[in-house]
Amino acid sequence: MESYKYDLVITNGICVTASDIASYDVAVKDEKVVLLAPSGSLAKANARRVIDAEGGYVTPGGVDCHVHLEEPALFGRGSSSDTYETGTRSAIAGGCTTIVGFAPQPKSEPSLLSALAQTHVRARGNSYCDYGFHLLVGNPSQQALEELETLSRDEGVTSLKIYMTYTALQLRDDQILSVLLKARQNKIFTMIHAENGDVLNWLTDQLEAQKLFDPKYHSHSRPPILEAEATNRAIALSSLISNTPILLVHVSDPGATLRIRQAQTSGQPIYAETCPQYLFLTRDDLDHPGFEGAKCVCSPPPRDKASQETIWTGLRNGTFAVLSSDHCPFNYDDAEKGKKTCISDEFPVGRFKEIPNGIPGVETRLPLVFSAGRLPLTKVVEVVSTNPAKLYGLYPRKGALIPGVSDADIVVWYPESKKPNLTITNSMLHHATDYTPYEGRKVGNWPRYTILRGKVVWDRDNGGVVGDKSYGQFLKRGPSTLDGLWETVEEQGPFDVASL
Ligand code: DUC
Ligand code: ZN
Ligand code: ZN
Repeated sequence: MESYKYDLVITNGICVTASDIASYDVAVKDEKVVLLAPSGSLAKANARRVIDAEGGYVTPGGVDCHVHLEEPALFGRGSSSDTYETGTRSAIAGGCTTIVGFAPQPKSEPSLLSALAQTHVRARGNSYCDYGFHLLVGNPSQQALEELETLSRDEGVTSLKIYMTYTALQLRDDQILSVLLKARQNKIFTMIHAENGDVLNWLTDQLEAQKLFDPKYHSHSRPPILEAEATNRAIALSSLISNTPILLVHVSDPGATLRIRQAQTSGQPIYAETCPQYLFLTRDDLDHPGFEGAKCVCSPPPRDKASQETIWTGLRNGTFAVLSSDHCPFNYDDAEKGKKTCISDEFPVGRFKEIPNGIPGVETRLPLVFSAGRLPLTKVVEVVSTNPAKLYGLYPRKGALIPGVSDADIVVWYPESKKPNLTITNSMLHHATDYTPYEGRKVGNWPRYTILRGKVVWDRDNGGVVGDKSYGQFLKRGPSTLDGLWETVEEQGPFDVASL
C-alpha cells in the first residue's frame, strides 16, 4: 500500500480562525491538523487527497452546543422530528462537525446517570458528527446531585441545563441554588433557561380567558420583561453562591442583554448565548395566516427588529460568547407528534399553549451568519466554533486549527467566483423535519466541503453527504476553559453561607 506523507492537504485557502485571517495551506495526518504552510506550497505535496480551495475561506468546523434530538415531550406536547442520525446528518451538511446534545432527566427519574445511559444508546453508532451531552436536569434529587461528581470526573459530562419554566422541568429557586452549589463543587458549567414560568402560565390563562388561542399569542404570553426578570434572578442566584459561573441560553431580549452586560462589567462570571432565530426572525413571523405561525414558535419567542439589532451588537461586543442553533425540531404537518397536535375541532387554528416549542436550525446556523455580513469573520468563527469549544471543555481539540493538537475538523467555503447564491428551501436541507423557518431566505455562501477528523463528510458538488453515521464519536469533555473561569472560582474559595 502506498504511504503518503499527509492524508489530506487543503491548498489555496484563506484560513479564518478566531484570531486571524491569512492565506495558508493546511495538512492533515491521522485525523489531526499537522502543518500550516505558506499558501500554495503544499499543492504538490505527497498527500492522499488535495483539495484546492481556489481562494475560498477555510474555517474550523462549527461547534453547536445547543441541539435537542430524540428527547421526550418536555416542552409541551410533541416529539423530536430528528433522530441523532438525521440531526447530525443535517449538522455536517451545514458545516457543523461537533454538537453537544442533551441527556434529558424527566421529573420521574431520580438518576442522572440513568438519563445519560439512555441517551448514549440513542446516539451511539448513529451520529455523522462528533458529539457530547449536557445533562438536562429535571429532578435535582439528592441522588442526582451526588452523581454530578461521577458525571464530570468519569463520564466527560461537564455541563448541565436547568429551566425556570415548563411544568415538566421548572425548578424552584431553592432547587436552582442546590444545583449551582453542587455544580460549582464539581466544575460543572450551568446553563439556565431564564423565563418566569409562573408569570407566563398566568398570562396564558388571561389570554385563553379572552379566547385568544392563535400561534401569535405565544409571544404575548412570554413578553420580554418575563425573560429579563428571570435573567436578573438567575444572575442574583449565581452571585449568592459565591459567583458560580452560569450561561443564559437563547437570549432574545434587550433588557436581559443589558442586565447580562452589567453583570459582566462588574466582574461576575455571567455568560450568554443567542441563536439565529433572534437575529433573523421577528414576532411577525408568528402572525402568519392560519396556523403557519406555529413554524416559528420557540421560547423565548423572536422579538422585534430593534431587538435583533441589540443582539447583533451583543455578539460584536462580546456580551454573547456563543451563537448556537437551539435546534429543537418538530414536524409542522403532523397531528400526532408535531406542531399540529394542538389542533382540534374546538381549536381549529390550534391552541398556542400546546404548540411544541422549538424550531430546526442546526444546518442553517453557519450559512446564515457567515453570509449576513454583520460580523467580522474572525468574530463569526469565535462565536460558532472557538468559544463553544472553550466554554464546553473541547478546546483546543475542537474549535481551532492548531497543528499537532486540533482535530482536522474543517469547513471549506466557496470562493467568490463560485459562490452559489442560494435561496434556502426545506428540500435542500438534510434534517427529517418538514419545514425550515428560513424558507425563501437568501444566503451568499454554503459549506462546499465539511471535513471531520480528516475525512470529507460533506462534498456539496460530489455526492452531498458522503460521511456515515458510524463515524461520529462521543467526546468526553473537560472543564470549561473560557476566560480561565474555574481558576477564578478556585481563587474565590468555597461557598460559605456565613460570609453572606
Ligand atoms: N428551550 C430550549 O432550549 N429548547 C427548546 C425549547 C426551550 O424552551
Ligand atoms: Zn431552553
Ligand atoms: Zn434548547
